[in-house]
Amino acid sequence: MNTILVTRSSMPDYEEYCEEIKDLWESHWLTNMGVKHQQLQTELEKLLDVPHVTLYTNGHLALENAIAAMNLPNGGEIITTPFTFASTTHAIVRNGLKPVFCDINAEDFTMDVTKIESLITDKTCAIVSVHVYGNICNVEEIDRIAKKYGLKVIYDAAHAFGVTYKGKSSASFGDASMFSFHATKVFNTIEGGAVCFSDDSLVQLLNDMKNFGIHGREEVAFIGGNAKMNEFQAAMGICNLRHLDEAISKRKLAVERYRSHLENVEEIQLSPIQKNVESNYAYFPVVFDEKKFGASRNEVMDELAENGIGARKYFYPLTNTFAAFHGQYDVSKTPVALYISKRVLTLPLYEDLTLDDVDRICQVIMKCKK
Ligand code: T4K
Repeated sequence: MNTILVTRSSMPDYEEYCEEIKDLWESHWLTNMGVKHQQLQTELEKLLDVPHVTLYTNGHLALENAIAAMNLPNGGEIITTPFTFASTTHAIVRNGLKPVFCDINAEDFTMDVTKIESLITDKTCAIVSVHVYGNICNVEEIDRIAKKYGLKVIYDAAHAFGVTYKGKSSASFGDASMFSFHATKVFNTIEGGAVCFSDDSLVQLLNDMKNFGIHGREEVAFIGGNAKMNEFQAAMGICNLRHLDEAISKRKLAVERYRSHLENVEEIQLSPIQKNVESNYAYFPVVFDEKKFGASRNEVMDELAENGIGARKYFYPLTNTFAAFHGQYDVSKTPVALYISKRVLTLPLYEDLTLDDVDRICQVIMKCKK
């Protein structure tokens, strides 16, 4: 019995990567925005159809920098959701800002836009919303509210690389969008990330931010950190980009197979096929309500584990319950997020997952049904 993990990094052929990094042995130029970094940046601007892409060593620092670049008032409030990876909330708090948690909607698990306005105070300065699992937020409504109240909008698009909505790239919404190119993502640079934006005035700022605030040879304009993507990461990205369409097509086949088994099982909830969205098939979350399915999420997860299948609870626990925040947030204010986080399980999904594997996973799941 082969072990199946929740995901498995997409990788180019060994020879292809070696060929791509060969010239680094000639140049000895390994980091600090070298030629690979610049090439990948240009390729991504074209692919994502966005005026500017700034590359980072990981998605989290990309998000931290994107928020910092908005020049928000210290202690300002940011409306966000707790149904996400630690990174989203941490990026807000580490910028000296206060997360105000908005609930998610029960259909696609993105921010419930009907709840945003009731959370706005005179301290609210931005919205950080998550295209969770690659599901696109209600960008029109978020845009309307942001304009009405003069708020910045930053999208955590870690899961939404290559997704389009009404033919528009997921990179094009809000004031900035962050992508993660972590090993576990649809497109990876080993570790890596990017900020995408259209405001020309942010180009220099974001470039300086990831390089200690160094502005030109002899000027350090502010106290920046170090978050540059190195040349080996960029080389991996250049290779993986060549195979992206194929990787997404294979994921699509696996998702269709999952759906063929699970779509008509009324006792469970799948993530919807969103209207006007071209998906990247990043994750396959399933909601198991014990009262309907007869087995709890944890029981299904344990049964899968017994069969060598590693499903994961993305995202449990909610970020507003983290011990790190010492009970500052009232989780009862995000009841839908709480309900979903206690019941959701993301099933294995990656480009090399075979259809036989999917059949096996679904058989184990259906055996749990009572
Ligand atoms: N915002 C959101 C909404 C995010 O989901 C994330 C990251 C971020 C921001 C921050 O972006 P980054 O700074 O990470 O670029 C993983 C990832 O580390 C993390 O990137 C991701 N979200 C999160 C949802 O999942 P873990 O702790 O669950 O990963 P781990 O090590 O358990 O790996 C999961 C599976 O992936 C393994 O069972 C096997 C496979 N795998 C893992 C690694 C590390 C590989 O095939 N290759 C690998 O190199 O966090």
